[in-house]
Amino acid sequence: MPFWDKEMETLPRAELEEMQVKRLKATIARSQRSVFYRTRLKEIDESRFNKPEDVALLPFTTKTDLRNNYDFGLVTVPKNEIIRMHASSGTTGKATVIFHTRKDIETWAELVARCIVMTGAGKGDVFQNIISYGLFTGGLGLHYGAEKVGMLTIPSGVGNTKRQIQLMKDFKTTVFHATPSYILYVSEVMVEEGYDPNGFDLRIGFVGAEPHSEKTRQRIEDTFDIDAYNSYGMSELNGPGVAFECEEKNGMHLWEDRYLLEVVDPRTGEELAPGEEGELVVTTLDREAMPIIRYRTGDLARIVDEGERCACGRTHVRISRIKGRTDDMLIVKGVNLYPSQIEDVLMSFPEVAATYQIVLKRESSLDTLTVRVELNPKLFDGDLRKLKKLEYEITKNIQDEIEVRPTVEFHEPGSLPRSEGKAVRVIDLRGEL
Ligand code: DLL
Repeated sequence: MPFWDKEMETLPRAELEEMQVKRLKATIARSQRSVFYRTRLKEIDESRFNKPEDVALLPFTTKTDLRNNYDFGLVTVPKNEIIRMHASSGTTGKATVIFHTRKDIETWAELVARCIVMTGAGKGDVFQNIISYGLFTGGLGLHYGAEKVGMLTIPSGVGNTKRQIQLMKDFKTTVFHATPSYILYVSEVMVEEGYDPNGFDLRIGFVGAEPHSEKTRQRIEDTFDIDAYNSYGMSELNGPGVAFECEEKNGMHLWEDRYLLEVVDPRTGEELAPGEEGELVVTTLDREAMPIIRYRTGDLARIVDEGERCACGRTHVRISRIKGRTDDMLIVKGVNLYPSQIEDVLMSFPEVAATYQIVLKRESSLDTLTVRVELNPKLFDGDLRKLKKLEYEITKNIQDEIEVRPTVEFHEPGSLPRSEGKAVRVIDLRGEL
């Protein structure tokens, strides 16, 4: 079983927790050098922090706090100590900017190196980083970790899909990193270009940055004949490298020597019992330039098997697949649902291609939910009776899952919009009609 930093990755829980408390205290002290936390944490007495759960004595930090303190309001070092800036991918409002010192970049690369090696990838692999470089953290985040472990790293970025395929073929790429939606699009272009997606040298894929279901993972694995590993992170917490699956593929290990995790009820902010699904709240434990305390990630997940050691030997906690974001939740006809539930049903039908859209409208004050899907040309022969049956089954299975009856629309293969970055799945027109 390969490890990048075996001692730290398998540190006994008691030692890990002791380290967390020490680092939490240091983080509180350091954060008070920033304009924002100096007032926010004014009368905090560090001696009250004796166990990791004591972090709950501190107030939350939200995205709004980061926006209101744009640009350097959370920074704790002189400007000339900062060597990198990234920004979150939010499309509305002011960007959220994150700064790093040289040590922060080094720590981040170390965490990503752990993730990579944990999947069985490493030196000797040819790594194609098919994800956006730039302010988005996916590109440079994986890049630095990949170089650290010694992979031949191809910074191919997103787009120019035919060239991506050419690079994969010519340089015998063995490992890729991409969003699940884009890599499935790459497989479609491969087929169009006359290639068999599982005829390449690929063996491992890192997929993340957007919600995707277990079925979508399986589809990626089957399409390319690889092992695909889920990767979770966000710019505010560096980017990728926060939590990643090991070869067990049973939850993502979150690196607890660097991040302190809580799972809270998104409405009340109260701590939930272990194993309950809620919002992830994370405190950075040794970031220099920009420590963040109790950050409300907005992401919904639960802790998997708390206290039980993973078969891989790592002691760091595992989180489940991300179900969605608190702000992703759709309320349709009064029912709460997440796009990932619909995706799960769709991907269980091999006749359905990977790109889909959920369209919400309001007709005579009633919500309607339409699911637009493309058929997989390889598996569908145009028989109308089969099409009717498929429509009936998809409709029924979605209704069973979400308790709302959808209208299922079939679209020509390749006709729904593709995205190179994070896929846009939901079109909510209810405010407009
Ligand atoms: O998406 C960082 C990243 C890059 C992670 C590459 C993994 C791979 P942001 O652009 O700040 O950062 O978006 C963060 O994306 O709060 C989640 O809602 C969502 N997200 C990230 N990874 C996953 C995942 C990067 N594996 C936001 N599953 C997060 C589901 C994910 N959602």
